[in-house]
Amino acid sequence: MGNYQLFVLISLVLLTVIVIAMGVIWRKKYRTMHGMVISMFFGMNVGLTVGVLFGVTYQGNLFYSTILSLAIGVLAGSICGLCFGLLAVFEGLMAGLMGGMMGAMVGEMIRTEQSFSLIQLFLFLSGCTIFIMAMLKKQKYIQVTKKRWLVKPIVVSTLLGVNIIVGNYFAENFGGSNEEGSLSGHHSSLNITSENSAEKSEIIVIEADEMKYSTNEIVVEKDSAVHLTLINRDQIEHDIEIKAPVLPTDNESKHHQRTENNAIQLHAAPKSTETLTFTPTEPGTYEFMCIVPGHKELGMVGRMIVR
Ligand SMILES: [Cu+2]
Repeated sequence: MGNYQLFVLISLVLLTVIVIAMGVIWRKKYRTMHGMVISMFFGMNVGLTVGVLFGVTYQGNLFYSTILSLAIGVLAGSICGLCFGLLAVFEGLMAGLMGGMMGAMVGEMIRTEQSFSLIQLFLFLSGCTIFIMAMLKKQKYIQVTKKRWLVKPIVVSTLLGVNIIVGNYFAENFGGSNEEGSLSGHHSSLNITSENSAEKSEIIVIEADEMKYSTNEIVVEKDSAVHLTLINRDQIEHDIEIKAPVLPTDNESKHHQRTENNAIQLHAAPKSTETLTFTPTEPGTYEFMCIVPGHKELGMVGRMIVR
């Protein structure tokens, strides 16, 4: 578990403590309906936050991430509801269940970089429960009559703002030195151009893991040798086939690795690494894919841009 996941989970635990404290202290000021709205809002947003987080962390294992986020959503929603009575518990429970399930599905489908803004949004909305509780506490909550009320939102907003900034900080430092199993692992692509040698060449590394390539777009230069490496971290075999006009430079005579005038094929057995060198001759955009049946449909497809 990386720093960012830890940050989000700790934020949610702290928030739950605050919400429960506010609920217990102001319990008498809320009517049943208010309690239902609060626990629904809280349960749903906590569910969505952890759902996206776990969905993206455990990509490829939707069942696990769904059960995990669903459980946390249900827990958060019903604990919050406990402050306001049985109806609020039901409302919070169902909202948490729905939020967790939907969040996990979204997390499963989007890329890691895209997930941060969503997680930050839902985390922010979860924090907004405090606002809702403060607003509903007053019977005339539509009008802000006293200045005292104005000071509190500023404090709360500042705290939420700090939370967002810290979250962004962790998100930015996410791709760092995370161990295997955290979500940065299979989303990196290495693209090194060595121009000091007389002959221009490029090293491209693509990782295959859990039915995904680490990158879906590679950019190479025309008439410059490309050393393409496929690192297969999966339990099953994977390929890269690119139908593009190329000049085969050095053909490592291993079986399955082929470069012809119009196609490249790189094959890697489970838990193995294979490399192949070719030189693209025509600028354009070409599709690359895994030709193991069914893999392309599951997303093992991308494009190579020759400039
Ligand atoms: Cu494959």
